[in-house]
Amino acid sequence: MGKDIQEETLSSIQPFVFTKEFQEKLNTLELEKAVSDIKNNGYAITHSGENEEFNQELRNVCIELAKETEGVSKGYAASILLGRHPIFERVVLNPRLLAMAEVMCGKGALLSQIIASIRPMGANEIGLHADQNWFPAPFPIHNQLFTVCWALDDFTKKGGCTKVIPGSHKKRRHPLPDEIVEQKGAIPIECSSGSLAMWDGSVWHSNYPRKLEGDRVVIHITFCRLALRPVESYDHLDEEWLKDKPKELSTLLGRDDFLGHKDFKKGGAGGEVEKLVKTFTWARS
Ligand SMILES: O=C(O)CCC(=O)C(=O)O
Ligand SMILES: [Fe+2]
Repeated sequence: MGKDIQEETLSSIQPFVFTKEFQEKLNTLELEKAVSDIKNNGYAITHSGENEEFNQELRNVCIELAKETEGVSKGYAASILLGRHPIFERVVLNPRLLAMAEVMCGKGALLSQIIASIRPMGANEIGLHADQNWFPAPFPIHNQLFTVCWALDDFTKKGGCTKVIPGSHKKRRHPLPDEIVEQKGAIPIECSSGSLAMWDGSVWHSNYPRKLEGDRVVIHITFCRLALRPVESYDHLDEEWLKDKPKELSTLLGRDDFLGHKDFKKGGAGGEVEKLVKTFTWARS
């Protein structure tokens, strides 16, 4: 029995086991340290390889697009970025980013989110969490979500960079309320503009309040495993079709939760906090 289970498990490629070709690719991209850091500590830093001019343009585009957001996130968030400006194709096709997405979410990983955040002086901390917020614990050993923050300003503690609890991904669960307050072992992820700060979907992280003048601009790029989709697409069944039908039908089609949202004017989660909380609650039930 034990042997059968082992064989079955081995028919899936286990985390951080790579083919010779893929390992060579990681070596060529100088990602060996990033891979070992994310495996051992749950987070890693590398450089995008893009120059300062590109980063500056990217930063300006994010600031411009955030003006198109409506409501509470106007000027602070720009969501659903791919397709809104050609520069984001170069972002999501960045070779280091794509190779790390394969390491963390397997071949055929999907782009789940690409959203810019703009944090002014005085911006508060977001709160400790694992990005696999819409997964029940214990988290599987295969990582499900992978987030990369493309820093467009230097990441410093005073500047409100991300904070992380190294090794917390090994707990494979969400932080409890007292752990969220205590944040034991949290450290800043400090790096220069143009860096890619990235983490495992299980690692506990937050950010520091911003105490510097000016804005911290970051693009948050999240990938997920390809399996996180229904087999059939019902996108063609629109609001008109759902009109006057039982509520359960729209829930079955995923229209009552936050995932798969289409309206960039809402600026991501900030514009729909209630729906987001419901999504996390349902997903963990
Ligand atoms: O803003 C940050 O520094 C981190 C935000 C965050 O939690 C994320 O991108 O997953
Ligand atoms: Fe996060």
